[in-house]
Amino acid sequence: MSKTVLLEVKNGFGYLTINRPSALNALSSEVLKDLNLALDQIEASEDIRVVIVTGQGEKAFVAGADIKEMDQMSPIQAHEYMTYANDTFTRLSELTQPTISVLNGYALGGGLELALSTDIRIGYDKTMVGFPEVGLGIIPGFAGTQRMSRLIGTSKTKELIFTARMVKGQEAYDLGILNKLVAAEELLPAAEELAGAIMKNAPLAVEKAKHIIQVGSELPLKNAIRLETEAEALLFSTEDKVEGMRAFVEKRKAVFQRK
Ligand code: DAK
Repeated sequence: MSKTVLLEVKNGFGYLTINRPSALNALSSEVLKDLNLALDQIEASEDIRVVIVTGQGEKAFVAGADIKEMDQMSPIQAHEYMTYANDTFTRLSELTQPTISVLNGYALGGGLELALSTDIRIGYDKTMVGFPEVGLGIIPGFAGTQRMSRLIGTSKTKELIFTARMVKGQEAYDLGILNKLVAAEELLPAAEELAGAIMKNAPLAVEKAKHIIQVGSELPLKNAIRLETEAEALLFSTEDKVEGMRAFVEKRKAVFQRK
């Protein structure tokens, strides 16, 4: 594994760490390439049940796209970079496994967009989220205008993007950007606890739920409900469904096998 993105697999968790602390983990082309390689491994892995994304160091999750690199880009290169980054973030958002990001500091611009590509976000009082882009003469280019609007609504998103204001942990939580706000030392343990709670459940059911929530949110309600019904019927064909219901009847803990 390359050095700007680390992937460690332990106890069913895949720890994905953006590892470029000297630039506050800014997303250079190299980081994006390495992130793609890590996603290759996660997609191929049978051992990773939940992915936990974080940034190396004390200060930042990810402080955005690499401004020094962007400064040198022609419009064509910017287009290529943005397309590549968007494809990468889409891959992350479409992983079958649930994903949790731990916002251990600044999550700005592309860093916030990276976090928005995960399912759940955890932060603390010093977490700082924001979209500084308009102050640089650009707009959020890695789907922030869209993913943030879908998460917290268009009006609050407009305020955040138009003002480029940085929002601290408590406000980010109140806005609905963070799922959980915890003490600094609890950041990783809280993510692991959440991941552990997810892992107790039938993996195929969790994966299907993720897929239906994501795909369904893009569809008219009637079609989305139909999709849910089909997914549910399919789960009735799994061994884990039989095990889950039998365990309930027999008053014991279910043992799931992802089958
Ligand atoms: N890019 C490159 N280097 C960065 C960086 C970034 N985004 N953020 C920080 N660094 C580097 C700093 O340059 C510094 O490096 P040296 O100068 O020491 O070599 C080092 O990290 C430490 O940063 P600071 O010295 O600035 O640390 P402070 O504690 O004083 O300040 C800060 C922390 C997070 C407030 C500050 O670093 C900061 O404002 N950083 C920039 C935040 C930001 O504006 N992020 C970019 C958002 S824009 C598109 C592609 C992408 C996008 C849009 C379009 N296309 C291709 C079309 C999206 C863009 C964004 O993400």
